[in-house]
Amino acid sequence: MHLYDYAKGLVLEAGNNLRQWMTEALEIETKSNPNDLVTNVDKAVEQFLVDQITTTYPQHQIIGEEGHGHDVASLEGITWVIDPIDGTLNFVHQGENFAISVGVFKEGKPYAGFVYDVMRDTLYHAKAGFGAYQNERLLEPVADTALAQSIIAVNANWLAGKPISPVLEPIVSASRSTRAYGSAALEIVHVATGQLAAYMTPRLQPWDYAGGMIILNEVGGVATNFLGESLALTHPNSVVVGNKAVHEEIMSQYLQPQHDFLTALHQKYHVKK
Ligand code: 2AM
Ligand code: CA
Repeated sequence: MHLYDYAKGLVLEAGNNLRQWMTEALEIETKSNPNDLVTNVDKAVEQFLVDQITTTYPQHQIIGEEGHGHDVASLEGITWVIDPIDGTLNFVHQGENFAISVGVFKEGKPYAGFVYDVMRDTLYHAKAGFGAYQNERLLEPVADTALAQSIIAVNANWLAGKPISPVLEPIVSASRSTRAYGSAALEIVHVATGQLAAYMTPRLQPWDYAGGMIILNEVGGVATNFLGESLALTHPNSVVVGNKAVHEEIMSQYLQPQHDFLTALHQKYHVKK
């Protein structure tokens, strides 16, 4: 079977399993801090994906949030970058608004992206060079917008007393309004559908954006870090995604003037854990 069709089927199957497993008792643990949660379902979904992929494609590399491949440094061959549940807090507190996110890379270059909004049964998917889809519907190229007429996504946590807050506040003030969905993968695909004009966050891990950025690329959206660099897959990044025009406006008017400050912040936030 073609790798793209295999990956698509696998993500849908993982979502089916997830919907079943979440009806059973949830075991919740904390990771780096009391608000950083992981459940038995996050772990089981990642294990399911890893077991299936390694059985079918033993030579493929896998980087997964819940413990797989965190020491991967070279992106030779095929690399899968997996978040079994993006939006774990939403999963635990809301039972919805989370996604399975999978990016597949060939020699470090985008090959295919999948973001599965599990409870809405909506799969965003793209094979690089062949357009992006929401289920069966081909997505249109994203329209350019000006920040003043844009809804942007930013988590309010970053606007309250953080070193980055004074950089983000003027962007928020200049926008039409803000939203926060609590799943980076879903926020990125909502930029791809045009529902959001941009999404910004100072710190994400590669598995949070790997799938979404491939989908967004296919509709002409732009994804970089706050320094305007492309998003790396082997360490955390700041992330600003948007339609081309609003991304350019945010970069040139708000982020480039803070280049030295943002470079220093990167050194603090983006060292590999
Ligand atoms: P997660 O649910 O897979 O942990 C919430 O605003 C978004 O940020 C989610 O996509 C969440 O992914 C991600 N996130 C939460 N804490 C994070 C951290 N410490 N570093 C990077 N990403 C994080
Ligand atoms: Ca996760």
